[in-house]
Amino acid sequence: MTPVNTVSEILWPPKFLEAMRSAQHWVVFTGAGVSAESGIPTFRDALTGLWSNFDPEDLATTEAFLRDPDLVWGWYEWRRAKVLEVAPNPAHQAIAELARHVPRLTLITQNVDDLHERAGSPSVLHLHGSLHHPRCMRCAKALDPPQPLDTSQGEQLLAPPVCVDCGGLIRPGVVWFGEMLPEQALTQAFEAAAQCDLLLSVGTSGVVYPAAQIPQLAARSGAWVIHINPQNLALGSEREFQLTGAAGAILPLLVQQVLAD
Ligand code: BV8
Ligand code: ZN
Repeated sequence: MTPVNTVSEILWPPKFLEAMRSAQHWVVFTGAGVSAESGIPTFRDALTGLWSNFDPEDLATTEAFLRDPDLVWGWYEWRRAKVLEVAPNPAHQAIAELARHVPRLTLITQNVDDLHERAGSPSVLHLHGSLHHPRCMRCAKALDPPQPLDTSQGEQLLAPPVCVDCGGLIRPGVVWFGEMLPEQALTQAFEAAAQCDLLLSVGTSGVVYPAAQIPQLAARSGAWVIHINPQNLALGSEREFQLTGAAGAILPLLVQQVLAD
């Protein structure tokens, strides 16, 4: 991991500092990296235990669920239980703090955890759904999430519940590969990206579409774009800037800079 600079060492190009301090509409766009310091593996970290010889992209599909419901439902319930065991980290908290001070902030996440909400972010656009809102595959009836797994008992296969109304299988409330994203959330996200003055892209590898278009759309629309990621990302334009390091270390420093009078 690239050593993170301290606030005095982040050499802010003056034009980005000015852009942050004058931005009227911020978009914060997050991926799995923003939850990494809470202890949640990123989406492309290697899977463990029962799922270790699967590629997440193969498991996160309707086909995989129908082929082996107990394996896939067990994976999602394991992940949900893990999320419930951890807490938001300083990155989530800094984003919630920023929203309390800047004129307008639209938070868009690809994540399916509820850590932004638990850090106090008032409204979160979930482009890929949520672990916390299972529903019936057949009639779409929402189900209150069952009692979470006790992860100390180790990973396990788990049969998905059955819908009390129609007998359909209950599925995770996430967007699987090959599925359409929630239309309203996606429309709002694209509108915000097209209108914002500055977009912070935090902890995403930028490989999943259409979500990956969000920072590209913002940059094309003339917004400043700041990437926060230990991984060096290819920057597309001179209005893009990369802060290399962990979100939980960098974001509190960024907020300090923005709020410094
Ligand atoms: C769609 C929910 C229209 C599930 C997810 C062929 C057929 C069908 C579709 C396609 C196809 N080919 C391509 C597509 C489109 C496909 C796609 O983009 N595939 C990719 C892999 C090429 N997209 C779709 O299918 C979408 N639907 O297109 O519908 C359609 C319909 C039919 C036919 C055609 C088109 C649906 C996409 C949604 C999939 N669901 N999640 C679940 O979670 O199980 S996506 C999944 O990836 C997660 O949600 C995750 O959030 C998301 C993005 O990944 P990242 O968040 O970026 O996470 P990642 O691990 O990759 O990276 C983490 C980053 O954090 C790294 O850069 C790392 O360096 C950094 N990091 C690590 N630690 C830190 C850190 N950063 C900061 N601080 C740290 N401490
Ligand atoms: Zn049903």
